[in-house]
Amino acid sequence: MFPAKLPRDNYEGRIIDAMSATKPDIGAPADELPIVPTRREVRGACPMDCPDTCSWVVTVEDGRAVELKGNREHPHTRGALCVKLNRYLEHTRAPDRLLYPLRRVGRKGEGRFARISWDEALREISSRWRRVIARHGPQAIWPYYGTGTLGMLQGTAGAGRRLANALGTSRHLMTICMIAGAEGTGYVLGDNRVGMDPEGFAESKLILLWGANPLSTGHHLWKFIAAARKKGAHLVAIDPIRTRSAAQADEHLAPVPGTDAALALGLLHHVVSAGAEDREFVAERTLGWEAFRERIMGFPPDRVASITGIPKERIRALGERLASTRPTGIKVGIGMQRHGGGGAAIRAITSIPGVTGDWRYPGGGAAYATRGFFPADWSGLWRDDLRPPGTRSLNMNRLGEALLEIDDPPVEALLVYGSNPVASAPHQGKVRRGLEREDLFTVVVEHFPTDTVDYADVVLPATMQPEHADLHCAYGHLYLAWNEPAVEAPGECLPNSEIFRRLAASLGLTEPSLYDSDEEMARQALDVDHPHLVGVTLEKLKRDGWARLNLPRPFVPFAEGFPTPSGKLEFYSERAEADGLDPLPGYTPPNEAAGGAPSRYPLALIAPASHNFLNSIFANKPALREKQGPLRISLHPEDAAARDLRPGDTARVHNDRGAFHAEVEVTDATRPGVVASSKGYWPKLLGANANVNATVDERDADMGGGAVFHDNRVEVDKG
Ligand SMILES: Nc1nc2c(c(=O)[nH]1)N[C@H]1C(S)=C(S)[C@@H](COP(=O)(O)OP(=O)(O)OC[C@H]3O[C@@H](n4cnc5c(=O)[nH]c(N)nc54)[C@H](O)[C@@H]3O)O[C@H]1N2
Ligand SMILES: Nc1nc2c(c(=O)[nH]1)N[C@H]1C(S)=C(S)[C@@H](COP(=O)(O)OP(=O)(O)OC[C@H]3O[C@@H](n4cnc5c(=O)[nH]c(N)nc54)[C@H](O)[C@@H]3O)O[C@H]1N2
Ligand SMILES: [Mo]
Repeated sequence: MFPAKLPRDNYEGRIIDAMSATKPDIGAPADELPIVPTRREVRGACPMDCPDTCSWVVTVEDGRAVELKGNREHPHTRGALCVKLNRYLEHTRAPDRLLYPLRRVGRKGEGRFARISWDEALREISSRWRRVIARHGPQAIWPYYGTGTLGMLQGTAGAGRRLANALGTSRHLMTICMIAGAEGTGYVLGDNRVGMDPEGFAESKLILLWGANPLSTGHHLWKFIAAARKKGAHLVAIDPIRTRSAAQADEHLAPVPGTDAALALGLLHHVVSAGAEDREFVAERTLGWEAFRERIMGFPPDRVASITGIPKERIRALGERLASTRPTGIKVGIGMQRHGGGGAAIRAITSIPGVTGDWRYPGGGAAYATRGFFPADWSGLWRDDLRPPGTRSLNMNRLGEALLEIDDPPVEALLVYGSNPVASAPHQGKVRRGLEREDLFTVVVEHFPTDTVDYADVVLPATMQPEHADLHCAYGHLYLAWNEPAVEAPGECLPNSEIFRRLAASLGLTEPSLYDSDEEMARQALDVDHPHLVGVTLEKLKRDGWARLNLPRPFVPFAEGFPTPSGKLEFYSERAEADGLDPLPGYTPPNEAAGGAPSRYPLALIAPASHNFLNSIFANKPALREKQGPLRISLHPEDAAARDLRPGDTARVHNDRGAFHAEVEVTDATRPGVVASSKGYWPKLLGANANVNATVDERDADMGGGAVFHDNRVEVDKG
């Protein structure tokens, strides 16, 4: 796989091909351009990790992007972006944007760099990687990516995996976001990322926003909810915190964090006790009802009230609504599954419509994700066939552990792209200690000088969405999108995909697919003979910017059966059993959040999405920082009084793992015993150089190696 030197003609031939194939992505020289009008509209898509994957239109005047709008024709976007993206163009031109390759000149973590050329950068990376490979084999290299862009070419599940596979690096397990819940859903429905069509909420009569805060985290859903409410639907939020969305609901139930599975079983207890289960659906379309029914009967209101902290009258009242309202649609949040029992919680909630029969109706069911409906040729895109057998996998939630404790082989080189683990991964102090290792060679591909960039040996500047091509599916609706590059990249920024091609070339790799152009890869991804893609072509995507999967609106899934081994919705799952889990949906208590043994750290900390940042993206943007305000810790008046904390005080929030500082807010928006803060702040822009993740445990959830960001106990003192 590693010829000392490639035949020159082959080498250059491939590279020239690849570069010319990519050239339009990064702008052709002016003298090659045909005569074009000075003002044009270019269709694209928002690349952020958000369920809404908006379709957008960039207005370009004389080669400069002058306006960015939501696409009016797109049924989910309907002309609106969000507070974060409304001024995205400004962000692409921000003064702190990284424009050139850099080499570290200071200590690791210090963030002092000198400009180098692309040639120097690529030579340095390839020679360091060759040495690492010679010493420990390719698995000592870890390509570590996050959700900076969800693009199929540039992003998370993108084409970068080809290079990793061809090299035989360690596999990156993409676990930081939603995997525990995805596995939980998968045991019930048969596919990890499928569920109700979110547009169906317009038809619901009862809507449960369960651990979801769409007004902040994907507001385009709200218009469907609003349409249902206009027709009389009742909206209930289930969240330990009174979020923006909960404040708008007709009813808000605040459970003890991590106890949702018990609540789900308690609501079903009422449904079954009222004889309101859909017997025909249960008999014909589900598996394991008798055993599940028995499990449900173990969760009477008294028990559920004592686990969840919700008064039993309220559990009964909601149980009664659920028993008597068809269709009921459940928006299943992602935040909720970041607990020790998060997978079990989502599994129990996904089972509810199996009992009530709501999966039959438009507006009924549980909406966790839609990505599984996109039948892209993922294996063709990723080329997992190139990966040597037996390659090890590394869980991105355990970055600190992997860097400090693994030695079979050790991780000696990191290639970080689309991720800011110092801000976003668990156990910040440990991550920092790992990244400080002198013998670790870290490359970070970025837009901005993040806390993670500060630890890089080499920094590579990446293009932003208006400057590169990409293909997008979505996890919160059923539309594909094509992002056409609108403007030239500033400085020497390159698309991730082009950086991978150049890395492959400088390593002398001969696998031809490593040099495919972006458009070639997009065609490969769409080259699937599947009914959902009938009529969807790259040409259509390029013309309109988007296309709905070939599915009716709203789409009622599973009418022809569930993609489980039995073809039925599986209350009883042999696959779960084979994975060493409870064969039935049940309640798995959280590690820390719900108390248990007395602890020096009595407060359960939840730090979910901030309204104005997208994970850690935009946390360096002055206008949005101002809107978002300082990092806050919100305490219930009782908890604040017990600690003599007053609004505006600086508090130190801490446990054995670490500490951060935040401004005190006193509010009854949280339950006593629960404190709330926000993810996403850049540690280096905060007082103590730490954000909430300084306190978060590097521990797996019950399924899929998910993270436990909200299963975290702390104490709060005057800072
Ligand atoms: N503005 C903005 N939008 C975003 C993001 C962002 O950072 N900012 N992040 C994006 C990403 S990466 C994702 S994955 C999605 C997430 O989308 P959501 O799941 O809607 O958002 P979160 O804020 O992570 O979590 C939702 C809610 O779960 C609650 N929660 C936490 N623990 C529990 C629990 O034990 N039980 C219950 N019932 N609720 C609980 C939190 O209080 C929070 O209000 O949002 C995306 N959209
Ligand atoms: N406490 C707490 N922590 C959390 C969460 C929580 O709820 N609470 N939520 C978790 C969740 S849901 C998620 S998804 C993770 C997210 O964690 P990460 O995936 O690490 O996301 P970000 O921190 O936003 O970092 C993404 C980086 O990618 C960069 N980027 C964007 N586009 C591109 C591109 O095209 N090319 C390159 N090279 N870089 C690009 C951005 O500039 C940004 O710095 O955070 C998790 N962390
Ligand atoms: Mo996420």
